[in-house]
Amino acid sequence: MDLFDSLDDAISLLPCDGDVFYHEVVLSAPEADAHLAQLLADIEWRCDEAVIFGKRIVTRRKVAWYGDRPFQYTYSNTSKQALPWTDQLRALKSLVERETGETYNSCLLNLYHDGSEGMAWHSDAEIDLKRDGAIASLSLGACRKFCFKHKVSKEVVAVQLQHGSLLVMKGATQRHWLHRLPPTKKVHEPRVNLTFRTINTTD
Ligand code: MD6
Ligand code: FE
Repeated sequence: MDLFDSLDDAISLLPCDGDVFYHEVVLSAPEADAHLAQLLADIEWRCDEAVIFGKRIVTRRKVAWYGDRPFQYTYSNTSKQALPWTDQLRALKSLVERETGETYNSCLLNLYHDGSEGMAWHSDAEIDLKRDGAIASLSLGACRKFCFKHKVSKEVVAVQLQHGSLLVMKGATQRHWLHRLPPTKKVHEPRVNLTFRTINTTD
């Protein structure tokens, strides 16, 4: 990475109250294509479950959860146990650690089959996540719009997440901003997203 790249990378997409950095190309198109095909084939994809207002919802979007240890991860009133890293996920984790200068001990993967699937407004500030820790999100497949909304001012910031790109959220972002992947009628291809994060451990 040259000086100009690192200066570009230092500009946050958010105007205040958090830091979000977008790296448009961390994998070449052929590398990204190969990773996407392998993830679609090898990951243990499962439908996601959530309990909302006491009702159990099963999503079409699929998820998977991998980590250094069989961490229990709880969100939306459901709990999952991390699977051990595959060789491919270990390689992608190293790439993301090199790009971001941070380390991660787990990864939540999402598979959106087409633009009809998205993710609602949320922030990732569960108690078992490291406070203000970086969360790095690698995108593969269809290009999708991704939005941030400030919790108080309601200001919205949007970015297009390209095939082979990396989005990093740091600092106060989760405390002050929500984010979502809006559904769209324009996209007919799948997208896979890998969010590398740090779960608190007691040692
Ligand atoms: C997605 N991403 O890109 C959903 N969360 O499909 C997230 O919810 C996300 O991209 C925390 C940090 C980065 C992310
Ligand atoms: Fe998130």
